Amino acid sequence: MKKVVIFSISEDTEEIRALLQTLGMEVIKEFVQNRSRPHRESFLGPGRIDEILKEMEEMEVDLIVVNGVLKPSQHHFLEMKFQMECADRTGVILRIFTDHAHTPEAIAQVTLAKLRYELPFLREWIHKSKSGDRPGFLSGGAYATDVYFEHAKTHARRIEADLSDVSKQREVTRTRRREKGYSLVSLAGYTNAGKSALMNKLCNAGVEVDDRLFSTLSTTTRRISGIKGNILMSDTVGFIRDLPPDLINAFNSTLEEIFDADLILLIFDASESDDVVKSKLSTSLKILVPKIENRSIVAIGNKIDLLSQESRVGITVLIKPIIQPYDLILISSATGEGLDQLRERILMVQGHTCVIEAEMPLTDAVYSLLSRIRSSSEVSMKVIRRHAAVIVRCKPEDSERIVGWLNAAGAAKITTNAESPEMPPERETPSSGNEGAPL
Ligand SMILES: Nc1nc2c(ncn2[C@@H]2O[C@H](COP(=O)(O)OP(=O)(O)OP(=O)(O)O)[C@@H](O)[C@H]2O)c(=O)[nH]1
Ligand SMILES: [Mg+2]
Repeated sequence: MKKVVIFSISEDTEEIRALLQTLGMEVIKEFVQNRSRPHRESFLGPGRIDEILKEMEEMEVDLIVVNGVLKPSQHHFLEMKFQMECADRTGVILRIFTDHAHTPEAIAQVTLAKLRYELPFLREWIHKSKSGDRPGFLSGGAYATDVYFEHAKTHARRIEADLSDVSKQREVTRTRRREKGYSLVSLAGYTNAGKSALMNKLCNAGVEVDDRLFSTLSTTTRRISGIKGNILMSDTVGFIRDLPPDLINAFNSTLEEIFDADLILLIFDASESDDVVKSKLSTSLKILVPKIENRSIVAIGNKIDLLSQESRVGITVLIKPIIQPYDLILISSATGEGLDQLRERILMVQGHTCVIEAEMPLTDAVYSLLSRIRSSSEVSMKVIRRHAAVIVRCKPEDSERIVGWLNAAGAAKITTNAESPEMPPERETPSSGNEGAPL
């Protein structure tokens, strides 16, 4: 088992510990130096680094893990100072991804993410290469690193092209599903929130459920069982805070499956402390909202079997303002509580073929109108200054009534697309897809 020490500028090391535990590494000591921001050169500060260096002389350590994002110059400094391999939080996450990637698409995405992550470190290494061999995984001296750098750039370009093909293929698959009358519900949320457990409960999917972080890296799509309707569900990679945009973008072909769904279920672990729930939900919303182009979201608080009645009320009060204007449903994937309400909500996506777009002033009356519409239709909303751009997806027979309400509430620029695609007959055993296999 690899022995690790953690360097951190805050006491909050719970998540990095969980990440290291997922990797099967043993944390033998944490060195915390409380600071508002990392020291420019040494992350923890030069005085503290010298103390730690002395202390570590007596210890057997294989890896230093920094609880934060390292700049290439800080990474270089720490490795040279300690003559030891050093990884930051993103590097740790990438190691987990590497261990858990088993499908060709996931392997390509992880390889691309790693190449993009390593390139700035390599550049730094080349810049300072005269000083000797790097103790870690890029060892081999200046010439070898230079060659690797060129090779890495070419390799990254090739994978980008392959993944762009996968992305196009997935889009074709999604369009074909829609043409056949299938709706797609996707599961999004922080890693370990219970997405796969919910998928198994609703679809008998047999997806891996585990207390480790990032158990799921690739996409599984299955039909939701036990409800009338052609509704598919996709489970895929979870979110985590502070991931560099480049790394998230490497997973685009997978994430598009979430972003392009008819309904997105944003799962969170309702049994965690208030602060953790808030921060994980905010991270998830920050990743989701810019990408979803007004698609509908419902927030799903999972693991309520671990909560008292009182805490359930508390979590509702805490969460409502954060997820506004989206709905909240509390469930337990373990006991099945709340799943009937969730199924009812999911069923609403079927048959909502009419799309109404409108611009609304943001008043209390409009908020209550939107929640009235939401009881029978999908509503999504983007706030632009004091106005809301609203999209309603509803059954064609409801459209006239809803347009009337919107007009009465002072909506402007109302447009309606009332096409109703022909629905295919329901199939008992539809093909189900894994890794974007065509449905
Ligand atoms: N008590 C309780 N535990 C749950 C519930 N749902 C999931 N879990 C547990 O939470 C852990 C994570 O569940 P997963 O379904 O693997 O979570 P995930 O969101 O798919 O996680 P990643 O794929 O790693 O991103 C597992 O240990 C599950 O057994 C629930 O409703 N109640
Ligand atoms: Mg999972």
